[in-house]
Amino acid sequence: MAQADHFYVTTPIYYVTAKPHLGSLYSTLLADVAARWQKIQGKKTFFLTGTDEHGQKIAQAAQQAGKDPQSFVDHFIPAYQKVWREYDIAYDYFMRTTEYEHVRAVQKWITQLLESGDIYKSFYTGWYCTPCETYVTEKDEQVQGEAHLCPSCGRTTQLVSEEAYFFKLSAYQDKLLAFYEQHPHFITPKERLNEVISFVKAGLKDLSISRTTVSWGIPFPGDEKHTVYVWADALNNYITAIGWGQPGRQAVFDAWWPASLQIMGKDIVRFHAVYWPAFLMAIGLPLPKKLLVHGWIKVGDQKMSKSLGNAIDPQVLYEQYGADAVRYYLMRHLAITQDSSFSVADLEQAIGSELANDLGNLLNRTLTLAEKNGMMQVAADQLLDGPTLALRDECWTMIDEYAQHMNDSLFHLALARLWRFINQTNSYFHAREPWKLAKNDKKAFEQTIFATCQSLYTIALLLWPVMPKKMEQLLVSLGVTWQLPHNYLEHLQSDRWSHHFMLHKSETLFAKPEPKEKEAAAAPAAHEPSYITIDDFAKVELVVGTVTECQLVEKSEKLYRLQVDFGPLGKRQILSGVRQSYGVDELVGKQGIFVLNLKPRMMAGFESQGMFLFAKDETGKAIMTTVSSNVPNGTKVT
Ligand code: ME8
Repeated sequence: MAQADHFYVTTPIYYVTAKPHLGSLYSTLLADVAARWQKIQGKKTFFLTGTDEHGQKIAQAAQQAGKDPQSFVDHFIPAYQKVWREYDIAYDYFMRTTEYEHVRAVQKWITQLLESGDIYKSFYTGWYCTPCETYVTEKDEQVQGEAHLCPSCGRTTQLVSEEAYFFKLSAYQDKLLAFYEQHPHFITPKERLNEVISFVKAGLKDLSISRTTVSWGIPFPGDEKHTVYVWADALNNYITAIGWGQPGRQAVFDAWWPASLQIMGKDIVRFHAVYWPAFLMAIGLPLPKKLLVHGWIKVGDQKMSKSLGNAIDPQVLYEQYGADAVRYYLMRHLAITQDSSFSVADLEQAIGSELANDLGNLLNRTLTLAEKNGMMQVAADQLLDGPTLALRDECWTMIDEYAQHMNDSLFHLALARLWRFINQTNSYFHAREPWKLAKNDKKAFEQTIFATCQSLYTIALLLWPVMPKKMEQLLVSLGVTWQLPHNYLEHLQSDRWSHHFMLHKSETLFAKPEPKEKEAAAAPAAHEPSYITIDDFAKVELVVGTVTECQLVEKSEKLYRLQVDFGPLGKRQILSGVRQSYGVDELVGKQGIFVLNLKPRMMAGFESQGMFLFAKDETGKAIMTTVSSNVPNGTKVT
């Protein structure tokens, strides 16, 4: 059983058919943040990532590239390792499933299960999806005319019949169900666990785990015609990487297994929550403590993926914005358990407003003011006044709430909570007007600088897992030496605000992104927004109007037919698809913002002569745009 102060975290191992994209970075970054979070609690961590290098998919891609599979995969590895280095992904081992130790250990796993009777030989006929490397079960089959489509990627599957070795998955159905029941927190988020339970309850068939049709794979022990099914090969990397089945490595394996956290996208949860636990049960090993299943990064409405060709290159973002800003954006603005759209505009907004303004400026103002008033040495103040005590209380409450979210791997919530505190510190700083205190109340001035430094110190330590380089830079400007191993969390939780700081002016922590003509030109590669000029914007006629009538449109479930008064510009009929969000009575009498020079178009049999503007909240509810106090109808929005 793993040692109590050990934390073992894994990412999926990626198919090496292309360079890493933002989706692969996202999973890997989650693991890095999780590991660093444990590190600042003094734990020993082992962080595993790597590449999945066997199987039909790789063999086909290699063939298309005119290469043999091994040199094809070898060629991509430096690209992965380079991106991980640039983003400060501090993995401990980079697993490649073509490495000798892994191959031998997988063969040992098979041999052991052949002996125990958990693997047996028979025949398999079924529809096989090559891009997903999986058979499509009858239940999931989607038939369109002659074609059988893969429920996961939508592509055509092939009917394959082959002699195969089977893993007795059906024998583990009850054991798996009992395990899920005893471990209700096995999967985050909970909905995913419920899906897995329903899948298992619907009945598990034995799983074909060898192929005679695929030559690029681990040779099946004792039967050279077969290779090991790529998922039986790949999943085992989580134990072979830490020494399972290898001479002399048992003690290392025992120190780390079971894994503390296994991270993956929702596309491969079934492999990790059903097959993988059953594989482990079959060799008598304990199961991982937790699976963290994240949503997809989307581009527009589509999942971003190598095969769809809409992948965003992390390298381009790194070069433009730097590692820590991108790390922060991905951790804060993609809600881990849901699908989220990536947008460069949002990324720039977050850098400008949250990193440069909220955090960077707070540090900068503090340092500048302290320097101007000859206070580069900040001594702890024991006699805190009311507002400072209140800030200190906020700080302590925040630490516990932040830690709770981080322990639950809900990093986006942790960061949102921390930012509330950053804003409280900003409010404290501004309300005290230290630039005035410096002249008339030296004591209160010093206390303000001290309290702000103490807040910044706490913020930097807690944010280190997300932005390691920038937070180390921040700590240097406070005169603090960063040193691991150290239980910084425990230190913060028992800290009585008793630090002394030696301030140093440093480079600006975060620069606001400035969209330049040249950068905008590079936009398509990084899926950046295409900027419009002020003249383009001036072409859009945005006008305030009042809704006077609202009627249902019979032919549609979504549309309302609105009559809108634009004062001197007259009345217009405007169709709006917000029936799920607003009742008929809720719009009448309201002032909103409309686009008036949109070309009229027919919608469900009615002409729409403009567009009502709405924003969608995180649940998809449309929220109408309006003006904060009434203005005459027909007023232009500029
Ligand atoms: O499935 N958004 O490899 P893979 C978020 N080799 N995450 C994404 C993503 C997106 N748009 N696209 C990919 C495999 N990912 C197998 C895994 S593990 C034993 C074997 C991430 O290269 C996400 O973690 O297709 C997803 O599960 C993984 O990449 C799939 O990577």
